[in-house]
Amino acid sequence: MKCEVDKNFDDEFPWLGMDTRTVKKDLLRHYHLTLGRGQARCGERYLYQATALTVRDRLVERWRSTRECYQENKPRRVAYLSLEYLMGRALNNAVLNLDLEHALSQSLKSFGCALEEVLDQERDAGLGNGGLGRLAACFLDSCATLGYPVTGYGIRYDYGIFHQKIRNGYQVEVPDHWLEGGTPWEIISLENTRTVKFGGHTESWVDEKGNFRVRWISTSDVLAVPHDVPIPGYRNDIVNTLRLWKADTSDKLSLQDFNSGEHHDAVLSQNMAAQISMVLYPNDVSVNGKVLRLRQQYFLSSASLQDVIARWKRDYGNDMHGFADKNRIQLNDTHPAVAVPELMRLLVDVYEFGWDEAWAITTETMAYTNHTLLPEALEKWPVALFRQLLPRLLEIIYEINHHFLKEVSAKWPGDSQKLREMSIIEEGHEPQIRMAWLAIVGSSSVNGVAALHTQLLKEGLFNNFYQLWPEKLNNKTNGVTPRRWLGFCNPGLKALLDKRIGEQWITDLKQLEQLATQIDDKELRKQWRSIKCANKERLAEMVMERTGVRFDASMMFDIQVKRIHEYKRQLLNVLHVVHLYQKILKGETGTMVPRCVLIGGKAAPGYQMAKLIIKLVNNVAAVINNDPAAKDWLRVVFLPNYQVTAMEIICPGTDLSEQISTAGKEASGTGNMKFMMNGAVTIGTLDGANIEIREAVGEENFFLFGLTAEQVEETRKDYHPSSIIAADPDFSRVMELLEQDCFSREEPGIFVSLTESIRNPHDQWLTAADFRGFVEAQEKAAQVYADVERWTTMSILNTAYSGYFSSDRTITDYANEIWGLGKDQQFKVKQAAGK
Ligand code: 26W
Repeated sequence: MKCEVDKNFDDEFPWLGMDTRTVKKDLLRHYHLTLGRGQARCGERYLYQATALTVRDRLVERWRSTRECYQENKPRRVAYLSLEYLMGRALNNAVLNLDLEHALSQSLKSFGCALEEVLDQERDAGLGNGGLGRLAACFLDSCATLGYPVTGYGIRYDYGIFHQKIRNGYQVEVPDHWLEGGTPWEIISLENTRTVKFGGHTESWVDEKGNFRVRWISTSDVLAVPHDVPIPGYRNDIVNTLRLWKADTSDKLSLQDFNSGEHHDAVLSQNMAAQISMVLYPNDVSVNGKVLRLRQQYFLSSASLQDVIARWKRDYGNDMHGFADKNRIQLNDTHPAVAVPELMRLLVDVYEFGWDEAWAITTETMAYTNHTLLPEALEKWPVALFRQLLPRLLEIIYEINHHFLKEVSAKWPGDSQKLREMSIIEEGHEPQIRMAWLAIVGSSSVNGVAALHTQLLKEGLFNNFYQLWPEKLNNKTNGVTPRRWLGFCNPGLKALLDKRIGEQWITDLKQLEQLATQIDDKELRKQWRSIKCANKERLAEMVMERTGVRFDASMMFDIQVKRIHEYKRQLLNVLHVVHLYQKILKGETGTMVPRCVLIGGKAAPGYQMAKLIIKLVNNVAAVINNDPAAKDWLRVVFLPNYQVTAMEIICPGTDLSEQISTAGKEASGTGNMKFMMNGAVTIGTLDGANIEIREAVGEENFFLFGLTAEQVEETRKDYHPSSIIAADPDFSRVMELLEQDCFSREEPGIFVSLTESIRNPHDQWLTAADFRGFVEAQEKAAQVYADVERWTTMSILNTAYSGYFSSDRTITDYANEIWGLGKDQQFKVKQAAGK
């Protein structure tokens, strides 16, 4: 779909120039007039703001024309609902997408400042925990680049994921006040404020037509105020929207209390409401029974659905019958699953639909993505909590369940076990609502995020539902955006690619395969190595700055960055490090290759084991880095405060990418894809998207080890880690060093729970089972790394075959197979003449 827009408006206000002269004039204007700065240099902070405003003006015009274009064409639209968006920085992204790099660099020269310094002023928008939040950000980028009318909905947390400090080797959480000093990337849209109800009770009545109706009354209402963030596509003049809701109380409410002399209560209620969008929950697996978390979930779901319906009414009037044809709602995990009963409530209670018709609309509209197989991550909310906080929604959930269980009974007559297993309400001492079941029952599509993950969902967790509705379950293997994760995080490689295969790869990543045809080109290989080396130096600089440890770019950079979790097995990585150290001490360095090992990631504040793993990495690092015997062979760091912006330096400078989770536990992984794109070789298990990465690049270009998901299940039944350790002298020695406090001289015994977990026959993560395989795969990696030419080939081929892992491919699949957005629903904004 093409659209010409801005006809009248453009005559009066032609789009702002993109040339250096105009850009510079705007930059000066913002610096001097908008920000009120004088001649004297006031620091990069103001320059950052002036630059951001200059770029933002140009986004805003495209934003408006995109909106008009969608409004004119009335395509089917998608609302992406997510409690998390890990956006990272916005300025660099906008500069690249609008092609303003040259103009801005030139303009900033008059301030004696480099663009990089200015870009570096921006704080990460860290409104997410890890993979799921970053995936949402990559998806928005791809939707805008592909021209799909997709709006992201989320919460504007005052505090994002905490800032991680390390004190005495321990993680300390510091609040992330990312909004301090303001952000130029949001525009408040007061006129689209929505009201979200909580508490109160329900009442039934019969309307004038004789219909049974329910109203939800005496509620405490909270306002949801939209803060809109522009999401620019890559050089296509499309700007989509991420609408983040901020919680507030209504003035009317507080004024009433105020007038009745209850000033204190008025302020209190203000606080209660504002709490909802105060802080992101920093847990990446489970949040148990926290009322505020449920309030967040409903706040997002209700405000967003009301918003979608308000737009419907503006475009199509009050008749909602065609709603399902024009809308899709994608639920990012079960976090916004309460959107299912909420849409039912709006349709039945507010728009007076009959149940069956409302249900048909709801199920046609909703789609649900599952992101994890860990049973403890499956969300459940106590029925009692729902009754108190969302009484009307509870009634609707019961009704949904009632209809659903009739379907189960019809499929499996007399099977009460099936009814118990599949019921949305888990019976028991404290009955709970199973949010995943609610999401599945209420959606027409349920997808996993990698082939293995989806297969395991079908065979295991969701098997009953798969039997009932085989066509609902589908796979959409994750991807990452090549703009951020190659285009601007690796300028050296970008330039080489542009020269070698043309510039199209950035929106058509499969084109990277052309590299494979040039694999024997000596010049290419040489440049490839020199780019990697420069990127390693850039990473080494960051490591030095943050940890004081010197990384040497001639050594192998062996990296594991991701949330700290037992299933991701950072512990296995540490065991290998200690094993290497032990060999160095014994003088067995014959087949070794000098390495720099980096581990980074945040631990959930209440997750003691994960926090202890961080302490262990730091202690092991301290011992090794201070031992002159190790210096030429091994250096180790824990990199504090791993975040999106750090990854932009890390992945281009990595040789070996550690993807070593217990098979069957990592749904997909997306860091693995970023490393691959940037020419790192993976050492990994057959888990998540690793399997597809290995298939794409070829088994000879991937260091595989470890049990398969199936073997993991088998092994668990009869697992004796202590015998495995005893039978392996290297492993025994590693455990001995740990158990004899060689890395905890100052605090003896602190690591006991870690070593015990490895020795525990019930260790879920089977760390000991994979130790030997891991060590062997590492030896193989070292051996190949020593052969520079072989390693270069592997590195180039990893980039060459990473095309499948572009989020453009993932989103195209969502669009075609879940959202029903064909090619004709992809937009190209055509600028009016004269720009
Ligand atoms: C209770 C709050 C909560 C629960 C679960 C927050 C976050 C989670 C997740 C498990 C989040 C998550 O990040 N999952 C990851 O999603 C990625 C994107 O699909 C996958 O690549 C990762 O494998 C998966 O762990």
